[in-house]
Amino acid sequence: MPGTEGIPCLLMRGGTSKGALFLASDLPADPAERDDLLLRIMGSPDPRQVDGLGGAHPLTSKVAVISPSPDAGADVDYLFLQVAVDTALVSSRQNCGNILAAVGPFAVERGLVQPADGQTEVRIRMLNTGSMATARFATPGGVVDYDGGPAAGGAVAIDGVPGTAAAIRLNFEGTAGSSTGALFPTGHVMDRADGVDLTCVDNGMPTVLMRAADLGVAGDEAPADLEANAGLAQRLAGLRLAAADLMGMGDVSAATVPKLVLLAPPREGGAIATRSFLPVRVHTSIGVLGALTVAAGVLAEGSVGHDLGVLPSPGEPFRVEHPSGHFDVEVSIEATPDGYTVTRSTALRTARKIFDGRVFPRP
Ligand code: NQM
Repeated sequence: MPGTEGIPCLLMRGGTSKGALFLASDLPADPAERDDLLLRIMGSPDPRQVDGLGGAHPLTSKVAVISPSPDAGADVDYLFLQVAVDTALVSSRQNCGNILAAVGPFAVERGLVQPADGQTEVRIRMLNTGSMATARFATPGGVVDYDGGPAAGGAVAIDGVPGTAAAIRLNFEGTAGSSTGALFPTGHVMDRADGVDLTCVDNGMPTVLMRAADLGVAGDEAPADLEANAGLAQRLAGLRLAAADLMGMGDVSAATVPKLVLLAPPREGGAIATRSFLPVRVHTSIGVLGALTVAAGVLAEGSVGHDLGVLPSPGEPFRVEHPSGHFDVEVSIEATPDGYTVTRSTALRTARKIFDGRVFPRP
C-alpha cells in the first residue's frame, strides 16, 4: 500500500532541471492513476508545492519514468512527465533533455544497465517523441562518478548550475520533427501571424522562434522582468495558439508545447541570444532540446534569427546565449530536395544524485 510503505524514488538534478525519477514498475500502470499519484507526490496543485517534492517552478517539477526497453536498439525507455505547479495537470506531450541527463546514471543505479569500468554508454528510447539518445558518462569501478574525477576527464561547469560535476555527453538521433513530423512542420522556414515573423521548428522540441524586437523587447531582460510584462504575455499566448495551428498541433491551450523563444543578436560572443517561454514562465537558461531546436532553426537560411545570429563555422559549436550564460550545442543541418535534415545533434550536460529513498505521497 503506497501510502504507508512509500514509493522508491531517486531525486536527481539533470542539467539545469530537477526531478523525481522512478522505475515504471514502482508506479501504477494506468496513466490516470499514475498521474494522480504523481500530483500528490510533487505537491501539486499549489504554487509552493509545500506538501510534496516539487520545487515550485516548472524546471523543478519534473518526473521521469524508466523501464527496461523492449526495443532491441535501446537499453531503457524514458517517459518524461511535466507536473504542473499550480494546476492539477500532468503532461506527456513534451520531452525533456535536461532530465534525460539523469536517466543513464539512474539506469546504472537501479541495475537496469551493467556499467563498464571506465565509461558507460546507455541507449535511451524517449517515449514522448520516439527519438533516441545515447548518454555516455564515467563509471570508474562500475560506480557512477557524479563529481568528475579522472575517469570523467575532470569536472565541468554548465551555466545555470552552481559548481562543477562530471560530464554527460548526450548524442541524439531522430529528433527532427519528433513531435510534429518535420523539422519545419509548416513546410516553410518562415511564417507570419498577427503581424509577426515566426519560424516554427522542431529538432526535438516544437518551438516558435520570433525576434524579440518584433515583440517590443530587447531579448536580454531578466526572466522575472519578462514574466511581469502582462502585455507581452497576452500577445505571446495568442501567437502560440496561431503557430500551433500552423504546425498542425491541434489544441495546445493546456499543453506546455510549443515553446516560444525570443531571439536577439548575441551579446557575449555566442551565435544568438535567447529568452525561452515554457510557455508562460521564462526559462532561467534554456532546455537541451530547446537549444538544439534553436540552433537548427537559426542555421536554416531565411529563418527568423538567421540574419540576427553570428553563425559558427562548420564543425564549431553553436553557442546559445541564455539568461544565466551560454550553452554550446553541436548541430548540423543539410538542405534536401524536401527541406532540411539534421545530421548531428549533441550536447554536454551534468547530473547529480541528490536523494535516494522512499516518497510518501499525501492521501
Ligand atoms: O528542451 C524545459 C528544461 C526544459 C526542457 C522546458 C528541456 C529540453 O530545461 O530538452 O530540457 O522546455 O520546459 O528542463
